[in-house]
Amino acid sequence: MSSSCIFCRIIQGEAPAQMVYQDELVSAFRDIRPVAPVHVLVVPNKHIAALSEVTEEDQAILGRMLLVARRVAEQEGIAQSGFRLIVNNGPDANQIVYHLHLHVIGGHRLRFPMG
Ligand code: DGP
Repeated sequence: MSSSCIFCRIIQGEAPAQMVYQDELVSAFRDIRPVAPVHVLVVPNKHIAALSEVTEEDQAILGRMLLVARRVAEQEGIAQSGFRLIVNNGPDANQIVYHLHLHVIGGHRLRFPMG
C-alpha cells in the first residue's frame, strides 16, 4: 500500500468512491470521470504501478481482475449488450493513475478503433 496513491486510499476506505465489488485480491469502483453509462475500474488491492511491472507472482491477481470484470459487467447489466476492457500502460497510453487498473466500459455502442 502507498499512502500517496489515490487508489490505495480508496481500497483502504480512506478516500471516497462508489465501490461496486471488493474481495481479498481486487476492488472495483466507479470511475470519477465516466466516458460511458457504465465505467468501473477493477484494481488489485496490492499496489502495482502498471501492467509493465507485474511478475509471475501476480498471476492470481491478474486472473481475478478479469473474472471480476465479467462479474461487474453482469452486475451492471451489460454482459449481454457488450462491454470493453482497457488497460492504459505508460505515457503514450495516457496512464494517469499509476496503480494498475482495468477500465470496464459499456452501456452504449462504443466506437472502435481509437488512437
Ligand atoms: P488512466 O488514464 O487509465 O490512468 O485512468 C485513470 C482513471 O482513474 C480516469 O478515468 C479517472 C479515474 N480516477 C482518477 N482519480 C480518481 C479518483 O479519485 N476516484 C475515482 N473513482 N476515479 C478516479
